[in-house]
Amino acid sequence: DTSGKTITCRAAIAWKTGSTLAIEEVQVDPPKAREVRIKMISTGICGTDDHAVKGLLSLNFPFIPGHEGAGIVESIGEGVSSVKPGDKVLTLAIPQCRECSSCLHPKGNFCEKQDVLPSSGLMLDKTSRFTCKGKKIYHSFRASTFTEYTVVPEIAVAKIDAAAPMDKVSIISCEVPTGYGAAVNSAKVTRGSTCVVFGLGGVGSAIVMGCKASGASRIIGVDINEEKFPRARALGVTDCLNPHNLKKPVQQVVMEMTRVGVDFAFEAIGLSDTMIAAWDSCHRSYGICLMVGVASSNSQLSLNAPDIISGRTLKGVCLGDYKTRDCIPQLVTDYLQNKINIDPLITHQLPFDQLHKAFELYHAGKTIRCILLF
Ligand code: COD
Ligand code: ZN
Repeated sequence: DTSGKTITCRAAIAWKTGSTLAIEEVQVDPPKAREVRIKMISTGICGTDDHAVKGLLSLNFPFIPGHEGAGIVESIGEGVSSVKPGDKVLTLAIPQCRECSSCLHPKGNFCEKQDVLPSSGLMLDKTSRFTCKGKKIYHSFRASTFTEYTVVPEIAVAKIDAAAPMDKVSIISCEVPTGYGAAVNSAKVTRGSTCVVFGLGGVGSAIVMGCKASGASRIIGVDINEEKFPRARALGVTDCLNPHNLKKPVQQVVMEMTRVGVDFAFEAIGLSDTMIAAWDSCHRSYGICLMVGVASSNSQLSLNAPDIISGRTLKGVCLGDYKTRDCIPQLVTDYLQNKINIDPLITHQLPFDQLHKAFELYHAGKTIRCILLF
C-alpha cells in the first residue's frame, strides 16, 4: 500500500526552455487535503505541451509536461469526496471549482482556479508535489501527466465510466472536448452550413468531426502539411487548402470559394496570422469565428477596426465551453455508446519510455494524436 507515502517513479522533465525532455526518477508526495494522486495509464501529446516545452507559454521550469491524461486514483487527501482509490479518471486542464464567477455563471467554464493563464506550476496551496535530485519540480496546467504518478486538485479530476478503455480515452481529457466541443457545443454548427478549419492536427481534426456530426455541408480544411489532407477528407473535409500553394491570401480564396464567406471559422494553430485569416473568412454579417488555438505568450492580434461593426462574432473557446467535471464524463459515455467515434483521432500509441520517438513523429507532422502508454 502506497497511500500516505512518497512514491518514487519515472517522469519526463523539461529542465529548461527548449531542451529535450529527460526521463528521470522523481519523488511524488502524497496528496494533501482536497488533492488526488493518480496512477497514469495513458497520456496524449497535445500541441500545447510542445508549445510549453519550447518555452512559448511562460511556464516555470523545470516542470513535468502533459495535460491529456487518463489514470486510476491511487490515493486521496483529506476531504476528497468525488473520487476514491481505484476509480478511473481523466485530468482536467481547466478545473471546475463550482464556486468561482466562471463556474457559477451558466455559460462560463474558464474556472478561476485554472493554471494556464497565467501558470504558476504549483498546487492551489502554492507548493509542488514533485522533487527530482533534491530539486523542486513544477506542475503544468493542473495536470502533469508525463509521469507514472501525478497529484492534482480534486477540482481538476473527472471520474469516468468504469468500462472506459484507458489506452484511448486520455484524448477525451483535451483534444476531443477542445475540438469536437468547439463545433457542437460552442459554435453550435448548423445543418447545411459552411465551415473552415485552420490547422488539421489533433484539435483541428476533432473540430472537423464536430462540424460533420452537426451536418455541415461544406468543410474547408487549411494546413501547410498536405500529409494531413487524406485523413481530414476521411473525417469530412470537402476542400483542402495549402496556403503555401496559393497565389492569394487564404482568406481571399475562401471568400471566392464561398462567395459570401463561411458560417463558421475555427482556428486550431495558435498563430495571429491564421487567427486573422479565420476572421476574414467569415460572412461579414452572421459569420462566427472561434479561436481554439493557444497563442504564444505576449503575441498580439490586430484586426481592422471599422470591419467589426458588420456583425461577425469573434469568440475564444477553451475545452469546448464545457463545464469540465459536469460534461467531460458524458463524452466518455457517448464514446462507449458509439455516439462519437474518437478512434480516427488516434494515429500512434507508444510506451512511455519511447517519448522521444513520439515527439519526433509529432515534429515531423506524422501524428494526429500519439498516446503514450505507461
Ligand atoms: N497554416 C496552416 N496550418 C498550420 C500552420 C500555418 N501557418 N502552422 C501549423 N499548421 C498546422 C500543422 O501542420 C498541424 O497540422 C496543425 O497546424 C497543428 O496541429 P498539431 O497537431 O500540431 O497541434 P494540436 O492540434 O494538438 O494543438 C493545436 C494547438 C497547437 C493550437 C494547441 O495549442 C491547442 O490549441 N491546443 C488545444 C487547447 C488546449 O490545449 N486547451 C487546454 C489548455 S487551455
Ligand atoms: Zn471555478
